[in-house]
Amino acid sequence: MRILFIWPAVENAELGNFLPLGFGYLAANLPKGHEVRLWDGVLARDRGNEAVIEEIRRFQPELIGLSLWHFNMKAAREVVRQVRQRFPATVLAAGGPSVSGYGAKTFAAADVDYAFVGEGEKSFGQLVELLARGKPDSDALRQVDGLIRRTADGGVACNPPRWGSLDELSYCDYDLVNLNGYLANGYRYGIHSQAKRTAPILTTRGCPYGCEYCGARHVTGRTVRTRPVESVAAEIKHLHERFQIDGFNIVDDNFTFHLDYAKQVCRAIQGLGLKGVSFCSPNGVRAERLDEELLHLMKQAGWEWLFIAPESGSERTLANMRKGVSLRVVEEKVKMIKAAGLRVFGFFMIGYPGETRADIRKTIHFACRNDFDLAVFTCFQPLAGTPAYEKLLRDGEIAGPPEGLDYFEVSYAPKGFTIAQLKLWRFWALLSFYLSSPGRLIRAVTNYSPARAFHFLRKLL
Ligand code: B12
Repeated sequence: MRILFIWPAVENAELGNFLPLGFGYLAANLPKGHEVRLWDGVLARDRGNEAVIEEIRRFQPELIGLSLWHFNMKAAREVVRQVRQRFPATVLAAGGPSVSGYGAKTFAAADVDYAFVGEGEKSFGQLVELLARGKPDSDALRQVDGLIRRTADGGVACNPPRWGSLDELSYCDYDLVNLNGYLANGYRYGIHSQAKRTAPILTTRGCPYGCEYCGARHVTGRTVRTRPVESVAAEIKHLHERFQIDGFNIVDDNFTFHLDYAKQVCRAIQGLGLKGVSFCSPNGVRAERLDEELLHLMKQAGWEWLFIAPESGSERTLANMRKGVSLRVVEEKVKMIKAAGLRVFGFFMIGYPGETRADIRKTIHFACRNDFDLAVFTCFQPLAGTPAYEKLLRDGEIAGPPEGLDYFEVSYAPKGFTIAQLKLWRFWALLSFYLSSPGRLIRAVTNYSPARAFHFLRKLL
């Protein structure tokens, strides 16, 4: 089959730190014999969808696949509308974090033929094989894990997703996602003091924690599964040799969940003997899933920074979030990380439902008084499908999920705050943190490129 993946163009989309990895994984794991292309509207800086329509005319795909995230929902809906109008015979499928969050409600958000909850490598391949043989019947479709489809009686059928072993998973097809194109256009993620060319890798999938603001468990399930260490090492070698990558970002939800596994990965990295490379885990790791041995191994393997996400300095807010983290443990681990010779970055969130000014003050105080080298304060966003979102919807506090937002936009303020006030609190938090020590301020200035700093400041107020 001819399959076209479409990554829709998004207004003000950042090329800076994001790659459409999902398509690279889907393509790498498809059964042989299908022709796959990716139309990347973000990389093409395509604004009007004319170029993607032209690509569809040229390539004549039988199947189009879209990846839906809340930040690209509006743009994706517009692509779907235009495809439906001009190419009515083309089958449309969607997957991605927003589909995993919306579940059965996906069709109300995007008018596609098929949608996929959870990981798509195996199930998308199954659908492709079925479509290649003609119009699939419902018995066959019932066998496809995580598939959502319309039924003859006008209803919606959802197959439960399955989160299988990662042993046979091929890693991302970085050629398909045009890693070189991204690098040439300023892609750079994580904090690396020397590295010039960075790339994301995944070593584990899954998250067992119950944080009520997060949608990750719908995408990758609750069990942390690990990739074979040899496969991770082969991917690192491939990225280094083929794309001259010298900064590697492990973008797992829980890289250090299985401490022994993380240690094995660090030893395997050292075993590769690559010169001048660094590693980072910029999505953060759980503070309590760290020990001294692991920190030393990370340092030896090329980590310079450790990112952790206490999220709040208020025990009350942490309990509301069901974060399951103790501030005392965070304090200890910050010291342990520093003692291992690594710098610490803290992620904090303000404006969680139920928060008061006193809670926000506690968060600012916690960030300032512990030895974080850098920190960022973002505002809570109610992501579709998360328990926090469902509660707000039930209570009538929100009408639907935010769409088209990136990190810095604010769509929700807890009772007692306006959005403008919450933004001021965020500004105050950043100011308090960065003015609390000259080292923090200098590090902030030296770590961010002027373009990134400008983007950040522009969005701040
Ligand atoms: C790493 C990561 C990032 C990295 C980027 C990684 C990258 N791809 O370059 C960074 C930190 C930059 C990032 C940014 C953001 N992220 Co993020 N991120 C993640 C994380 C941890 C993994 C994502 C990833 O790359 N996975 C690897 C690839 C292979 O998986 P995937 O893209 O999901 O694709 C798989 C399936 O979804 C499915 N699939 C996807 N597309 C399609 C299409 C078809 C046709 C099919 C069949 C299947 C399919 O199959 C794929 C293979 O299994 C997830 C949590 C999680 N466990 O999913 C959060 C997560 C996806 N992020 C999330 C969010 C909210 C964001 C931000 C919007 C943050 C914000 N609030 O502003 C930004 C968006 C950036 C922007 N452009 O503005 C939410 C998504 C919620 C939503 N409904 O959109 C998640 C779920 C975390 C959470 N807080 O709940 N993120």
